Amino acid sequence: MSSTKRIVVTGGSGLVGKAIAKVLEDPEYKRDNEEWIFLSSKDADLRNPVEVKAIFDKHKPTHVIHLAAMVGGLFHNMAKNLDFLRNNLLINDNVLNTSFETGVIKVISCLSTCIFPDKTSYPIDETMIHNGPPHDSNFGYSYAKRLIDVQNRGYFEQHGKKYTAVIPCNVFGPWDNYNLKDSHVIPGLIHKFYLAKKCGDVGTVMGTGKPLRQFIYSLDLAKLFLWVLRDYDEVAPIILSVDEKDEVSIKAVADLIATNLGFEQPLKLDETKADGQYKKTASNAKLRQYLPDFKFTPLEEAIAESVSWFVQNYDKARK
Ligand code: NAP
Ligand code: GFB
Repeated sequence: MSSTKRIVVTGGSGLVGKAIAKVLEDPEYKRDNEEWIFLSSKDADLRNPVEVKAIFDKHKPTHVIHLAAMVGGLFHNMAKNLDFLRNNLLINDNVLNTSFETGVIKVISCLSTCIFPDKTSYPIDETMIHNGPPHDSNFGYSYAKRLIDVQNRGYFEQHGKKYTAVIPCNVFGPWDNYNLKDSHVIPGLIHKFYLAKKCGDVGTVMGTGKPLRQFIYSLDLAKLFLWVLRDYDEVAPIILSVDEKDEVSIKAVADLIATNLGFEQPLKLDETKADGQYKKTASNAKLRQYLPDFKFTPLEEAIAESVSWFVQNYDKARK
């Protein structure tokens, strides 16, 4: 039997971290030679190198899944680009440098399909990360995330370390961040329509509803993270996204959410609000080469599960 892996998940209390913990409850995905430690900011503020070293000394990870980040939707990014840049630069350099200094064998960091060049050909693929400036709305987050890819290259070229990264499209699911101002679109609309239904208000969708997105269910992404941990051996990043054909408009996803909430009021489009990137269509061809038969949860099913999780867990959901 291969030696025990001690896997620390930074950002373990968030949307993606909670999904990994959930998937590991399934005997099909659990491994006896793996010990998992899920961290939140209460365990250590990863912007502080002293706290990072202390938590690494405590847990002595052999592997790290690095999810911790300042994360938010379009409007949070637009309002706080400098904070997104600085906080994520600090977190990422501390986690990567401490991983190297303490002999962590493998680190899997997390980029995003929203960090690619704004002016680009489609579909986007892994080779295009640095081919031009990102969309203005989230330049801070984007440059911080792009530097992870540069850092990984440095740790490989100078020290032979196999530190890599995944590039998810937009993620949603249970345990999301439902804050009405700062969240991503799906949790934001779930929360907004839930409240509107209770008060008999109309449901407001911000922007034109025309932008296109690929959405991956957090539980599917979690399964792909386990595969990357166990079987993906490249330093080069890999896009973890649903197929291009599964790209949907914001309005279509808003309608799906309203239907699942039994919300009958008409949806209002507030076109005074920003649309952000019109699209960021990503290719998952590299993933499909490795996992040609991976089955993504159909969007309708994933949205239905996410809406019912929120309704059943309203009191404890992050809002
Ligand atoms: P999330 O739900 O906002 O969770 C963020 C996590 O990071 C939480 O566990 C949080 O801890 C932790 N964290 C934040 N600041 C910290 C700090 N200073 N020190 C220690 N921990 C800190 O985020 P998510 O959606 O799961 O995202 C996980 C990863 O996926 C991120 O790297 C994100 O960039 C990436 N990603 C997300 C999406 C998406 O649509 N959600 C898309 C592409 C990529 P607390 O719980 O204590 O606050
Ligand atoms: O998930 P989201 O906020 O971020 O989606 P992005 C924004 C799109 O949804 C825009 C529309 O077209 C918004 O006009 N929208 C409609 C709403 N109603 C709402 C609402 O109530 N809340 C929100 N948030 N949007 C992010 C990046 O871009 O993608 C982040 O800024 C991150 O850095 C994330 O990487 C994955 O998909 O536009």
